[in-house]
Amino acid sequence: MSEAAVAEGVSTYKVTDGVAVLAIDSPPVNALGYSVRVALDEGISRAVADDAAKALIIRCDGRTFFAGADISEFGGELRKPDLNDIFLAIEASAKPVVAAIHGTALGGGFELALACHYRVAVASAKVGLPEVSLGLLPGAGGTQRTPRIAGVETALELIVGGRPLGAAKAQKTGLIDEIIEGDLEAGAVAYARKLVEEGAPLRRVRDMSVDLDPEAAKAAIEAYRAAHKRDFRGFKAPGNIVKAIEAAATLPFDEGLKREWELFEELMSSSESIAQRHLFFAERTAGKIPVARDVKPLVVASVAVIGAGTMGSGIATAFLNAGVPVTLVDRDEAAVERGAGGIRKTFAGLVAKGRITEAEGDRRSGLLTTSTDLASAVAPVDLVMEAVFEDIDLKKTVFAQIDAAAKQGAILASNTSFLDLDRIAAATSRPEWVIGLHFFAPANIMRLLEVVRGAKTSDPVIATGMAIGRQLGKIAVLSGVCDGFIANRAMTPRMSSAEALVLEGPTPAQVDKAINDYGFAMGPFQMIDLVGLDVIGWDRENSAGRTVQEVLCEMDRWGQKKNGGYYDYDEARRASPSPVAEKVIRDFAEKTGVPQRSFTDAEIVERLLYPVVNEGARIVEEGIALRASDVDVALVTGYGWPVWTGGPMCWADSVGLPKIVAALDEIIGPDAVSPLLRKLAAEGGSLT
Ligand code: T1G
Repeated sequence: MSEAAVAEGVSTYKVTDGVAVLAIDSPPVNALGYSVRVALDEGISRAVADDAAKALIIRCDGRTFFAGADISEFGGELRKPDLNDIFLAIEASAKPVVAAIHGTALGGGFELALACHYRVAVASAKVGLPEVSLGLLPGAGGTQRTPRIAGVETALELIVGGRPLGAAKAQKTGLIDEIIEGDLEAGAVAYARKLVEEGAPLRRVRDMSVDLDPEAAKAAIEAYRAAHKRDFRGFKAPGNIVKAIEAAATLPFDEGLKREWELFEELMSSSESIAQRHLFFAERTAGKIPVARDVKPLVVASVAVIGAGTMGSGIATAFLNAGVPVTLVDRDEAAVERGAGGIRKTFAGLVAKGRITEAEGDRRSGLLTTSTDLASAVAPVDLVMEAVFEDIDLKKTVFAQIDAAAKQGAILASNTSFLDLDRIAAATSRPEWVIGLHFFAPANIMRLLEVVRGAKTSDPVIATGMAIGRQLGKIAVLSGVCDGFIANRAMTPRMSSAEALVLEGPTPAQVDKAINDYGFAMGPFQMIDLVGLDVIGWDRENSAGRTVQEVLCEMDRWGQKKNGGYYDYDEARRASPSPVAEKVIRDFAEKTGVPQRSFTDAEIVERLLYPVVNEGARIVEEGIALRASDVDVALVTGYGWPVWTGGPMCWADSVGLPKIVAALDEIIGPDAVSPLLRKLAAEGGSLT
C-alpha cells in the first residue's frame, strides 16, 4: 500500500477562507505514530503548494491535540518522516502555520505546536512536556524551543517537573498566543486570516533568543540543580533535561538540537526509561479486567463510610476530593466529630498551601455529613464503605447491620487489608454486592486501590470497583482473595527476610541503608518502628520471647510511639542505632546458634527483595493477580517501590530470572521457589 494510502483515513484537508485546515484523526489520543507523521508530512506539503491557501491550521479530531510521540514505537525502528523532518517542513513554510490546540498537547505533540509560527488553544486545553515521567526528555526540540519562548527558569519547571500548564498560564508565558472562544477551527481560521491580512512575521522559534545570557543561564541552572538534587535521586532524565536546556542557552539552535538528541538517545536506552515506560502501560493494562465489555459500572453518587478512624476519615476525604457526598458514621459521637474535624483540617491545609481555593475547600466540607445512626446513614447511599477495626467478628456484625438497612442495588465494600472477604460477604443476604476496596494509608494520598473480588462478587460490582478507582484518581488493581491480597502479601517476605538476616550479622541500620540506597524511602526496620512493632503480627496474649520482635514488644519497645524499637529516638523522633535492640538481637542469635558473617549491600538487597519477586510470581500463578505487571503497579503505587526499577517483576526481568532462581534455591530452598518463576527462568522467558 502506498504511503499516501497509509495516511488515508488519518487526515482531512480543506481550504476555508483562504486558510488550509489539516485535521488529524487517530484515536485514542492522536499519538504521533508513523501513519500520523506521514499524513502530516503530506498535508503540510500540500498546503505549502496550494495557491488557494495563504496559511495553514494544524488541528486534531477526537478528544485531544497530539498527546505525544507513539510510546509503543519506542525501542523499535523509528521510520521516517521523524518529527524533526516535519518540524523543518513547518519552519520552511512561506505561509504562517498555526497549531490549534484542544485537550492535552503533550510531548511531541506540544513540540509540534512549538515548531509552528503561532499557537492558539481553547481555554480548557493543557500543554506540557511530561517525557520526564517516561525517563526521557523532549527529543524533538522541546528543550530548545521552550526556553526561547518562555525563558530558562520556566523551561526548567515545565520540563523537569513534567506537569502540564493550563491554556491561560501557558498564554502568560508566551507558549500560547491566543485563547479561542467558541469553535476552535473557526477561531483558528479567523486568527490565521488576521495574521495574513496584517502581514504578521513568519515567527520561527528557532530564530529567537533565550532570555538569559550564557553566564546568567548557567547560574540559574546551577541553582536549580542544587535545589532539586533530592528529587533527581535515582533518575537519569532530570539531569539530562537540565543539560539540554543549558545547551539551549549556550549553543546555536541546530547544535543545541543535536545535543538534545544525544541526551535523548542516552535516556531512551536506559534501564530507568525502560522501567518507566513499562509502568506507563502497566498502569493502563491494570484496568483491563476479565469482565464483559458491555458490563457497565454502576453510578456511585453518594457514600456512607462506616468507621471514623484514620482509614475511614482518609477514605471519606478521597471521595470528598472527587466531589462525592459522604456520610461519615461511627458509634461514638466524639469519634465521628474527631474524624470530621480531621477531614476539615485537611481541606484547610490544602487551602493554606494554595493547592485548592477557599471556595473549593468549603465545597468539599459541605459535602460531608456525620451520623451515629448506621441504619439511617446507609439507607439512601449507592456505596457503603466499611472501615472498622480489623476484626472478623466485628466486620461480620457491621455487614449484617448494613445488609439490613442498605437499599437494593447498593454496593457493600470492605476496606479489610487481609481478612477473608468471602466470610464477610457470607454475613449478608447479598454476597454478589460485596467487594473489597482496599485503600493504603493515607487513603486520600496513596494512589493504589486494591479491588478485591469475592467468590460471589458480580461483574457489575467488580466493574464499579475499578471505576471507583478512576473516579478517585487512583490506580485500581484487581485482586483475588488471599491473606494480604497483592501488595501486603508480596511485601511480607521483605520484613521476614530482614528479621532473619539481622540474626546473621548485619545491624538494622545496615539493612535499612542498603534498602534506602536501592531506592525505598524506608527500610523494613524504619517502617516497622513507624507503624509499631505491636501492630504487625504481635500476639500479645501468647507472646513468649520467641522472636526478637516479641522480646522487644515485651520490653515495651513498640517503636517510635513507645520507647523506641529497632532504633532509639530523641524527642524530635530522630532515629539512632539502639544498643538495647542490638544486644537483644545478638543475644537472640547466640541463643539460637545462628552463624555470624558480614554482608555486602548487594547481598542484603538480594536476601530481602528476591523473596518478594518469588511471592509476586506465586500471586500471579495462583490467579490472585491477573498479570505480573499488576504486581509492579501495586508495589510501586502502594509501597513506593522505586519507579526507576519498574517494580519487582520488571526489575527481576532486568536482573535475569535464572540468577534469581539460583539465589532463591539457596535463600528459601528449592521447594519454596515459585514454579512459574522456575519455568520462565528455564525457558528464557520473562515475567513482564
Ligand atoms: N503513545 C501511545 N499510546 C498512548 C499515548 C502515547 N503517547 N498516550 C496515551 N496512549 C494510549 C494509552 O496507552 C491508552 O491505551 C489510551 O491511549 C488512553 O490513554 C519525541 C519522546 C494523553 C493525558 O507522555 O498522559 O512525545 O489502554 O488511558 O486517562 O519528545 O494518556 O486504551 O489501549 O491514559 O484520558 C509524551 C502520555 C510521549 C503523554 C490521556 N506524551 N499519555 O489520558 O487516557 S514521549 C506523554 C497521557 C514524546 C517526544 C517524546 C494520557 C493522556 P489503551 P489513557 P486518559
